[in-house]
Amino acid sequence: MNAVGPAEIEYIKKRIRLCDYLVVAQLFLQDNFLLERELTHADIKPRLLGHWGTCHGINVAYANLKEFFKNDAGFSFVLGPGHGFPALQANLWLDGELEKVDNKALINPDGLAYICRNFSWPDGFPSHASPYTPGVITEGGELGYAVANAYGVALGHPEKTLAVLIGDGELETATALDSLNLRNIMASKKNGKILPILHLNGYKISGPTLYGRKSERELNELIRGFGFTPVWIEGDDPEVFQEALKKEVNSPFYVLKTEKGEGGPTSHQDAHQIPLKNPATDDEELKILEEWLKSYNVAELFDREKGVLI
Ligand SMILES: Cc1ncc(C[n+]2csc(CCOP(=O)(O)OP(=O)(O)O)c2C)c(N)n1
Ligand SMILES: [Mg+2]
Repeated sequence: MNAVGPAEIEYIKKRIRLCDYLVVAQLFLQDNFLLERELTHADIKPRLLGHWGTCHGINVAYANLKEFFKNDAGFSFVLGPGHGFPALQANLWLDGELEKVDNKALINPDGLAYICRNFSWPDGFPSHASPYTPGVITEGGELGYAVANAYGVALGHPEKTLAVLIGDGELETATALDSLNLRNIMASKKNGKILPILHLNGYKISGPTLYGRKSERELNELIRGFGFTPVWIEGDDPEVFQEALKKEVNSPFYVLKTEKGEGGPTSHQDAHQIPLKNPATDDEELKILEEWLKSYNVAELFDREKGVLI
């Protein structure tokens, strides 16, 4: 555990902003990656394929957990839905993990351009997490295995603490839901600790999730039924997240409630994949994209000469 004060809270907020910016840049841009001139149609990738909706929540969870557990060498983060890949890639790039396996992914403007241009690109990076990604052992396609994998890692490893981000759609799979029962066979001191975090963004692709439709009381009863204590984290304020992590409760099960596509231009059900269809040709969409990118004020977070400013 770790003392998180106002400076750390500011850092977490900026880190989330930078990673959100990098997600949008990866999805859309083939040039002008730091928005150093007016955005033009030629800056936009001709074919857009990837996922935006879940990414802000992933960046929120990643930044908060990384800060809170920064002195715990036994801590790992397990990500369920693999389609939030641009968020994972942004964080791995920022931490220098990507550079360790790919010497073009430098933490400088060239490296930033490289990860953005090559996201979801022929002969570049895929659109989903894949074994090429540092720390990823399975293809990102099939939902449901994150919790079981985390318990497997914790088995016989008391030094491990694993936080698992579970999509609310993912929790509708039999595998994910039944994996919560593994808590019952993990009581031994020889095993590590699991911190499940349900990412309650209310949607799976563009449809409502069953868990998003339950009342808070119903969801709490379900969580308690599996032997966990529900701890709610509403919204993306790091102060709230850090307070929740500090709570001394047995077997916490966090519910991270965020808006799907938060910070983007469209409503929840349209936010899952690419929320703007034709910014490469449509003037109005190009303007919306430029405003969206500008909203993160990347110049305050990354500088061509000085690199990462946070
Ligand atoms: C077993 C399985 N069933 C269906 C799919 C198709 N699928 C891909 S993403 C997705 C929605 C995931 O929703 P959620 O877990 O809520 O993710 P998020 O809201 O974070 O995007 C679905 C159903 C899949 N990948 N695997
Ligand atoms: Mg969801």
